[in-house]
Amino acid sequence: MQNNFKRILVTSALPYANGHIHLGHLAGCYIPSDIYTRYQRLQHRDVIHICGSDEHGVAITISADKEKTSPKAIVDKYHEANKETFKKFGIYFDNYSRTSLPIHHETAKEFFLDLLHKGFLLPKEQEQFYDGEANMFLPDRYVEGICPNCNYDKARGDQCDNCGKYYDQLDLKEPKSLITGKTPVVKKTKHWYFTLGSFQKKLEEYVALHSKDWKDNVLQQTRSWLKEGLQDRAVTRDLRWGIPVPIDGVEGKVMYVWFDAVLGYISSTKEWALQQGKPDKWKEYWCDTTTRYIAFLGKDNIVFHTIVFPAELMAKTGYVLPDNVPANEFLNLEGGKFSKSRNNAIYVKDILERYPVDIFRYTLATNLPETKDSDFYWKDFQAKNNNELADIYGNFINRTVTFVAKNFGNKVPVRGILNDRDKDILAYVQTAPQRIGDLIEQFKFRDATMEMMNVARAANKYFNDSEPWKTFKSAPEQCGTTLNICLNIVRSLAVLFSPVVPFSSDKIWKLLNQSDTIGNEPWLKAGEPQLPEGLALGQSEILFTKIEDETIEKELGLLGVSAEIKADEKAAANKYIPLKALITYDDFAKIDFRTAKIVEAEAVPKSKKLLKLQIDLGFEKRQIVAGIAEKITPEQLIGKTIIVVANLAPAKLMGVESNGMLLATSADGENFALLTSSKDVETGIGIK
Ligand code: B3M
Ligand code: ZN
Repeated sequence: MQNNFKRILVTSALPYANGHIHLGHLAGCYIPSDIYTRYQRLQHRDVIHICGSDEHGVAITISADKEKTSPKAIVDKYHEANKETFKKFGIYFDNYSRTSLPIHHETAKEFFLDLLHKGFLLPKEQEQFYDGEANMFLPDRYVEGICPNCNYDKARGDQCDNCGKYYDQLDLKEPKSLITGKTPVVKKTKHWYFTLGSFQKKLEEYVALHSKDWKDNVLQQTRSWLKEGLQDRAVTRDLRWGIPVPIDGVEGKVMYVWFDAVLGYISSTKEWALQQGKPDKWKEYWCDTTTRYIAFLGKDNIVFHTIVFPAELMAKTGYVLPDNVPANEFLNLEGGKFSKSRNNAIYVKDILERYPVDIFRYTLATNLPETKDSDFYWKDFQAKNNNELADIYGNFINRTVTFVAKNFGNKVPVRGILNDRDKDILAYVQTAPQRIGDLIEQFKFRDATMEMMNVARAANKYFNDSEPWKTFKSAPEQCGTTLNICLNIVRSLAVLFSPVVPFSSDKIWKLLNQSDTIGNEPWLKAGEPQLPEGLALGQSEILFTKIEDETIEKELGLLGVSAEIKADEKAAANKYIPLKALITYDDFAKIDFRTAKIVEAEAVPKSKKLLKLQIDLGFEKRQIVAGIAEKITPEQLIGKTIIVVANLAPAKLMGVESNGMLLATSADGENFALLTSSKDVETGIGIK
């Protein structure tokens, strides 16, 4: 960190208060920002971590419609729930505010009016869809129709989920209002446009200043917007939910959610300052050039923080701009996308009761989507817990404290003369805070976490190589020295690991009978031995227990089935196997499906399940083996035109060669069926 900064302001993206926090959110934004701020605190720097709920916008009103309640009820519910979840997960914010508070409305109004008076907000008439029956203009997400680009029939007002194209609402074909289902009319409406274009040059300069320190993904997205040329953007909407446009005579219009949401960081800091009894203290963080401002967020929010928000701040003048925006990519789940609509998500509130939080914090930290999307796999979670947290870190602590309890009366042994091995490990641990700190300063949280585990790994090796179980008899003084060093490393590890696994570190701290809180430790001294000889230790406990295979199987079974669906729905849903991970079209296109006619069919000797079929593919004849003997007889098969996978690698089943696979439902009884052609077509025809 450049040392001319006096304080650090850290913000984390304000999650919409219309849904629960899931692992994707944590990996994208909050684990990194929490590690970063915990570390900065241990460096005894002046740092605050600011967040809150984003409570405006169409996302909220649509959720309210869906849950058949009011926007207010929605934001109240999810604000409280998410605040609680963050707390339990150990994501520490100095303030977690909400954008529906008066302090935020006031802040946003102040910005809006200031920009208006300076001529940065200009009114323009535009045509928009209007639902005559609902008596309202339709925001983009309230219209659906046929995509003007690819003809997808469920395209949204401004963007097509199928081809990804952005377009003008009015270009949508056969538009329907999602409120009444009626065809909307086109009506004129007035909106205020933020003259983003007038900040093009200043923004280019700002981004150029950071060409070395911003991450590639952040620079790329930002530069591509700048390259296209910045357009003026409407920052008002015809909606009732939000911050009313503060202009006399204007009614039924609110500020566009992104205009006000980013200002939520400022209002949340103001609220924090009030709580501190120093109402003006927020200005130190926002209006003083000796502040370093770091904005954490996920990749879908990048340009709002590198272009739109900085432009708002430049327009207002007197505010610091983000010094870095270390945005992460996405975390996928078991190879597919996190998606609440398809129930393919792991909600933090659900797992809090099932596992110690630190396992998730560690697993996610070692697997953050820092440079590209990454995947959360339950198997990986189990492996990281069992092989790293339990077998390396936990094991080192456990063997050290049980040895001391058993052989040294549970007191820190005396440290005698150091041999080379002792000196080496002490030197290695001593330099660890600098190594790990450098990585955190560069926002390389994965590497930093792995480096923490490397220290534990080295400590384990030191324990092994020192063989205290032997020296206890042959050289008791040396044994005491080994254990003294090991206990001191346990202390070092507790501090070094605490930004990632704070709950476990607190436990170790208690075990070591440390009076001050771990948070007051000076980071750079964390590698130094500090335990007084003779100090009595507390009661030890196992820090990380292993996770069994069955537990993981259960989790996998739950996926694809929302944790929130009611018990009876769940019972009904159980007959369906969970959805497999998403594949791309390219994955699908690799499979060569063909029509084929069954010419012969017979049982495979000594097998209850297998049938041997000769099939005609038109251009060649082949033998395939299928496990359907209990479900259908050879006679029923002959002459049928079926569907086969023609490019499956050959295999032998009970010694019989099979060159392809027929398709059938995977079910038994009445639900068993062969996939056949609905009419007689030639054999060997491709299928797509
Ligand atoms: N609420 C989008 C999101 O939750 C938005 C972020 C606002 S940051 C000021 O992904
Ligand atoms: Zn499309």
